[in-house]
Amino acid sequence: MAGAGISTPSGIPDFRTPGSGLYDNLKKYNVPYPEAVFDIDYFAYNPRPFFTLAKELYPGTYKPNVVHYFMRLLHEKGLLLRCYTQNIDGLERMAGIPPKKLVEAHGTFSSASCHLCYTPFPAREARDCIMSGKSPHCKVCYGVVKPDIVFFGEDLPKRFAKFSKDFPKADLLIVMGTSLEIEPFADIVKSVRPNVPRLLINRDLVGPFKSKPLKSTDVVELGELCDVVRRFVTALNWQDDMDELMKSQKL
Ligand code: CNA
Repeated sequence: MAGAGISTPSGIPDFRTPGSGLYDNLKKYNVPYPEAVFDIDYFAYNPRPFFTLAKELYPGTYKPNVVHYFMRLLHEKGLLLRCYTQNIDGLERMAGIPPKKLVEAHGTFSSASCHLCYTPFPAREARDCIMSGKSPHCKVCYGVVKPDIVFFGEDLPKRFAKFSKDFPKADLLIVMGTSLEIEPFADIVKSVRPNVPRLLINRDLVGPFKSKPLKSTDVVELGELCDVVRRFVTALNWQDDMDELMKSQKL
């Protein structure tokens, strides 16, 4: 399970890190409250704040980092059952994790649709429009089109339901770079079998990892994700594989 913290080393701010997080830097979006940027009712009233943010987040500007490539290595080694991510930056795809191994629980910029009648709209056209400071409009009802990013108040993609089959199969759950604040994503952390180890790699304690005492099968590695992941890669003796993978991606 991954969140915005896996992409901060790529230069994309998360939501809640004090100082650098989006919630502390919302002046330029001109919104009355932070969540308004991703609120579907606010979007219907004024889509500009989201489009301003979307211009920054559209895949292409940022590159995956060692944490994304660690997940790719897990896949290459046949160890990745699925990556459930809340991120909308597309860096998991860019790191080469195949779409069938991914659940982009909060949606993706790779498709777009009308926020009113849900008619699909060409993603490329939506991107060009938003990048040039215009709002894309539905060809059926003239509603404003948005990339298929899940807003507060919207359903998660159907694919998210896969968790109910995946999680009971897992032998290990790794949770990285998330505050586990947003439901229903946060809740699926409970869906592994009771004795399956859960590993949190994060700057701070979150969700069930805050419990005192910690559940005996839960493990916490607090720190900078890139540092912790690099240590893991060394401990696993995967250094050469990681170097080769990152070199092949011309990083
Ligand atoms: P969040 O609530 O901002 O939490 C991020 C967590 O990661 C916090 O606990 C941080 O302490 C931790 N963290 C940040 N950077 C690091 C680091 N370098 N090393 C270790 N820990 C770190 O973000 P969540 O993902 O939990 O919240 C869910 C929202 C954020 C989703 O709806 C996303 O769509 C949304 N979001 C996504 C992106 C993106 O796609 N990159 C960026 C900003 C927000």
